[in-house]
Amino acid sequence: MKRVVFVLVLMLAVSVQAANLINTGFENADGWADHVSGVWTQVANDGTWSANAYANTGATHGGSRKVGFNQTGRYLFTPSVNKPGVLTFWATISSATANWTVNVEKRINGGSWTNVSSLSASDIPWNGSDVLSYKQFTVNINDSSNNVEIQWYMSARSAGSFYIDDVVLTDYTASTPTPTPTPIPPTPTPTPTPIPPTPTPTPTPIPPTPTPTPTPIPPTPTPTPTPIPPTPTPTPTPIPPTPTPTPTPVPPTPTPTPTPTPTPSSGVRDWKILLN
Ligand SMILES: [Ca+2]
Repeated sequence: MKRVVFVLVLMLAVSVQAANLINTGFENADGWADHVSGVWTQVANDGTWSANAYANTGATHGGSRKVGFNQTGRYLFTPSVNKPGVLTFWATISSATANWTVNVEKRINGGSWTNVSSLSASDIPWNGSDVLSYKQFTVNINDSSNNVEIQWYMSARSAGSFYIDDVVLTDYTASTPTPTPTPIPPTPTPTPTPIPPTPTPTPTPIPPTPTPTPTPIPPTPTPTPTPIPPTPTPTPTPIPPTPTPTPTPVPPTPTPTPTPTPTPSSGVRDWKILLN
């Protein structure tokens, strides 16, 4: 029974170890030695490393050794590995005023380097010393390709140094596959109830002062001319013919009868004769 347990523990240990493609602290125990500067290779326990940097003692995160860059264009890249997973490493700045950028790049089959991530001196708080300022960085490589190399490349620098220590690179296929997280549907941002724009009060249209429709002046009726009744031609009063005055017959002047010499008589008888 003890033997079975021992074998199981041994198998587990081997499988855990096999999960890391690279695991080094640049220590002598890892197969490392000093490199003052310049371009060099280091055949270590993980394989063959390449660099234009320095590998020395002091200012480490662990053990007694680390690798450092202090010029633009300096680099360090890993041995070629198959299907790299997650890369973790520790880095620090050599002084509070360090100012640089280091890219993490990869290439396949010795092709062109492609940038995966970048870090700068400002990403590392100064904690009073380079040793105290070490900070761990994690970069997901997760490439199922074979013959992959990973490089740290100082793309810019104006002050200070970049120190790196304790590098681990997992095996992408051997690592417990991270279950693809069920994508959490994004909480829909509640569409803000659109605040209806305060309606500009439509100005009460001032009704145009109606042009008073001019009271139609009834046309002064042309007074129908009172027909002037024709002045009747007065029928001429027939002038009665002036009667020819019948000439008043001139009574013949009576021949005066000679006045008889009154015979004295009674009087009355006389007048009677006269009237006849
Ligand atoms: Ca170390």
